[in-house]
Parts: sequence; structure tokens; C-alpha cells
Amino acid sequence: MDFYVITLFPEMFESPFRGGMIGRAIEQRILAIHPHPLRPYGLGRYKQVDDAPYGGGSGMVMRPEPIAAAIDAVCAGHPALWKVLLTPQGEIFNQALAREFAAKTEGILLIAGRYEGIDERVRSMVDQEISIGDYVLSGGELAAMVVIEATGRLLAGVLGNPDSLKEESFAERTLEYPQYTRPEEFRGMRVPEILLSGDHAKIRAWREAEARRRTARRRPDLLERRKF
Ligand code: 6GU
Repeated sequence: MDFYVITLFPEMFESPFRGGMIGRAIEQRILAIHPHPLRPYGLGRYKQVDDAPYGGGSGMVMRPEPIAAAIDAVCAGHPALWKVLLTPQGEIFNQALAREFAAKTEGILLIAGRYEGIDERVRSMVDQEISIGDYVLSGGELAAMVVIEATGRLLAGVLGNPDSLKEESFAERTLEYPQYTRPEEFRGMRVPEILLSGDHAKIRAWREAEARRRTARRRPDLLERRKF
């Protein structure tokens, strides 16, 4: 699957994906990331990509023409890309959206805007607007990387053990149950006896109960959402 990214900072996309699961998927050609610099589409001698807001106010706003030209250039070779604008005003990204993105076999074009603002007319040029949460980043680059990581690991062959994906889809609706590994006792804290019992039915029941209890305490909103 191909991820194209229109960005003022294409070099940001190099090292984060070099190692780990996504790095391996890139080597195996399951996934490719194509950063596409926005700067060359800027206007005039200084390749300007932003300007002062009409109506006044502080900060700069990204002009629509460079972004439109970059989108047109990328899409000329790949007309079926799903075009996503990263913006704090977008729909909040979650695991369900990651799954939808992983099914977009024609590839995805991510457009990283800057926080201060993008000309409103850019919105008409994309298929979807996505935010990764209610906090402010100075640019959409890190958000684009989050989308690539969460989507990429769902592609067939990326994860070593596909069973862990099945467990995760349960974990989307509840938090994880508590996990332990060796040693049996660490600084006076013992592993719950039931996990050493070898009784797999009891262990499963204990884990489900713990997951539910933890979710009710920490993320009651997840349990609410299950009703819909
Ligand atoms: Cl997609 N962009 C920016 N600039 N800030 C964000 C974001 C995106 N998602 C959360 N905060």
C-alpha cells in the first residue's frame, strides 16, 4: 500500500520508519511512504506557501494554489488515491478509521497542513479531514505518521502474529487486562496466583473481568460507545 504525503518537511518522514515493524514492511514492499515536498509549488522567487489572513488577525494561512498544484501532481499518476487533510478540525482518528484506511488498496494521500490555518477552499479538494486528538500540533506531519503507523500495521503480513490483531479488536472496546511475565515476585509484588494455575478457562474469565473493571474505572466512555 502506498502512502503519499504532501509536506513542507519531507525529511521528517525518514528516520521514524527506518526500524521496527513498519521499517520491515517497507523492506518487504508491503508498504511504501512517498513524501512529496510542498515548497517547490510555492509562489514567486521565495516559493511562498502562506500569506496573511483576509479580515486580519495573527498568524499566517496556507494559500490554496501550492497545495492544489501538489495534489494535482501526485494524483496525475495515481488518480484513485484517497485524499486526507490532517487538521485539528477533522474527524478524530481511531482504530475503526485505521481499519477503513487499511482497506484503501489504491493508496492514501496525506496532506500535512500547519496549525495556524489553511485556506478554507482546500477542504473541497480532499475526501476526508482527520485529527489525531484534541491538542495542538504545529503541523500535520506527526499526525500523518500516526495514521501511517496505525494503518500500516493492519496490512496483511506486517504483524508477525495475526492472532494479536484479533485480540486487539476486542481490546478496542475494553482496555487491556493486566499482563505479567517473569519473575513471579518483583519487589514484593506477586503475580496473581490464578495466572500460575494453568486453568485456562479461569484465566480467561479473570482477564475479561479485569479488563471490564479497568475500563469502567478509567474509560467509561468506551463502554458507553458499545451500546451504539
Ligand atoms: Cl491532524 N494537525 C495539527 N496541526 N494538530 C493536531 C492534529 C492535526 N491532530 C491533533 N492535533
